[in-house]
Amino acid sequence: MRQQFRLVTVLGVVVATLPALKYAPSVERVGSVESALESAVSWPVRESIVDRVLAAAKRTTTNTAGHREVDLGEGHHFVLVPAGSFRMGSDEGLDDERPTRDIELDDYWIAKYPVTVGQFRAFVEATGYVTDAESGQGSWQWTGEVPEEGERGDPWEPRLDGGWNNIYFEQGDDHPVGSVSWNDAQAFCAWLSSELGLAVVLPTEAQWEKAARGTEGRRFPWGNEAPDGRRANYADANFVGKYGPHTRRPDAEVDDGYVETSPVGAYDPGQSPYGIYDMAGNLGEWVYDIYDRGYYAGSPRRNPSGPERPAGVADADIDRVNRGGSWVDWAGVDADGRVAPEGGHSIRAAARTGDEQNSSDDHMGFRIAIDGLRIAEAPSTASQKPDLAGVEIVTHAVSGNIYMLEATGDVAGNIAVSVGPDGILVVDDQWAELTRAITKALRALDGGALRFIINTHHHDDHSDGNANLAGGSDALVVAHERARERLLSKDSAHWPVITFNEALSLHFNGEEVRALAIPGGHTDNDVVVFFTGSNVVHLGDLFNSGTSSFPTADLQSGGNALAMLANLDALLPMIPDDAAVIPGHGPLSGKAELYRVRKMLDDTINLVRIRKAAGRSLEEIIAAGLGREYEGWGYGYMSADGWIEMIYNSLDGGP
Ligand SMILES: [Ca+2]
Ligand SMILES: [Ca+2]
Ligand SMILES: [Zn+2]
Repeated sequence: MRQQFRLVTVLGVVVATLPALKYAPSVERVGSVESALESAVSWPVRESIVDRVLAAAKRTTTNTAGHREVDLGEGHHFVLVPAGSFRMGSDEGLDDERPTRDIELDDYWIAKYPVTVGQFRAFVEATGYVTDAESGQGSWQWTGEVPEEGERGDPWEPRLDGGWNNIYFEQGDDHPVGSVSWNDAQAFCAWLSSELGLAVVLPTEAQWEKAARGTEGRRFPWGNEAPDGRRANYADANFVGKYGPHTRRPDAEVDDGYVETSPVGAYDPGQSPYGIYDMAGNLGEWVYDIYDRGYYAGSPRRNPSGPERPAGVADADIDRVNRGGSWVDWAGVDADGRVAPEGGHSIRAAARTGDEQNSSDDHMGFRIAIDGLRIAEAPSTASQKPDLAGVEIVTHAVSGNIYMLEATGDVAGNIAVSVGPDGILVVDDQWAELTRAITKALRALDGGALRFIINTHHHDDHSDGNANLAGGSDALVVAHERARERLLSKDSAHWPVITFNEALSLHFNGEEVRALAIPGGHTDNDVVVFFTGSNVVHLGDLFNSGTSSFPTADLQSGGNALAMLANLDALLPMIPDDAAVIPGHGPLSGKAELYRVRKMLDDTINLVRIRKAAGRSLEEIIAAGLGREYEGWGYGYMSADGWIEMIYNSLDGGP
């Protein structure tokens, strides 16, 4: 499948930052290992994220806390948190705050205030973005109704019409935006990145905590003393007045001036050591990391960014970390000044909670950061469908009774067809919209009934036709067991009914049709199909032909560029020299081209590996490119920039 659409958005951000880089002859050495490709490129001089943000600033100041601050326009103020270590976690808090450990962070900029209603509105007006809450899920809303004695649960209820612009209490444009999901926050980051020409991201949990409590292990942004009415907006007397006392232990003696949210920046004495506002209370804040109670025990010590996202898990099942507590939360400190960890959900700077990343709550907002380590990620969306109007199916004779069906315009994966006395077998079936054209092409081959459909993997441009084709015949769908798992999110008519995880042979039309599971390169359910008698092999998306395109390692679906190379190496000896090779995309091909692709994988992976090992950032590696030999590639399915990013990310999770 094409990941290109998503990557273009992502990389648009990177490209936009490139004019700030200056080019120079290659004077820096990349360690002792030298690649032949190395001489073809020159390195941009490294410019730090500190300089890049300063260069983009409309105004630069030193703030009242003595730290560098920039104004990037439209109310987006960022404070520089200088590189260095801090103590993360707390021994007096809940279990998930332990063990405490020293964490080393590079320089980063973090927003002085949470993103406001006005700033979020500008995003929605510019893009037409529809939030998760508005897409039908609604938002969780505080009711204040305490559960009956002996009952469990918090007094929240989902409101289907709840959302960032309907949060059931008064909010001005200068209040923090709430009822937004983590996905919505990511979408905002992607948009603002393109506006600013800088990669805007959610802070990591470690970045958030250092910005909130500094390097002295403070309980709260201002120090260790309990909050009072001047330091934070939390569950105070105003809150009790409207919602009554409840399970979250409000401070009925304190008056912070607000029942629900306050404008951002309203509590001067509540600033963090870096001069950052609203880190305790007002709205809780999404941060980048996946929430894992035990993460601190094994996290990296340098620039941790949370656990890896597990493959094949829906957004609804991924919890992301929430920080800082909100207007419904309590101080977390008892009257005697001791931390009382029970109950969680406090405004202490080390307190952690998690929530599903697609959920929205009236007490949850976010702030943003710029760190030079990560590039903005557009939120995961349903697979992008190309324009299929006017697409035709072209039939190519391959060998004997094997044919290849190709969609014009490069919009779908190639289909292999076996036609003979037993009927028809196809490998892959493209988009559902193309079923009619595919059926017509099959009928023209005059081969009787469709009996089997083998999926090379789960991507829509290879398997979306399952329901139509199998539904209109007695054909059975055969696929890797992980492909079935991934297709369970679609209507049951799409589901493979015969699954395997090693190999499976169908004896059909006088030959053995052997499907071999070789997962981990393109996706975690890759299958290649050998027509052993006809001397034809369908390689699925392990291979795009035509040297016009780099391949796709779909990391979110368990793919990996390094595994792709390893899998190709495993396959090459199994493919006869004179075999016809049907690629996932591109013209009918052969083994010679497969060797060229194999060399490309090896060269480009090595190049990115060396540069990454030498400490180059992804942006720098993209800027340097892949050298002259591969200049002609990357105008097809996958751009060079996208492929570099996939290798870069694969290096962390490779075999
Ligand atoms: Ca309050
Ligand atoms: Ca906050
Ligand atoms: Zn694919």
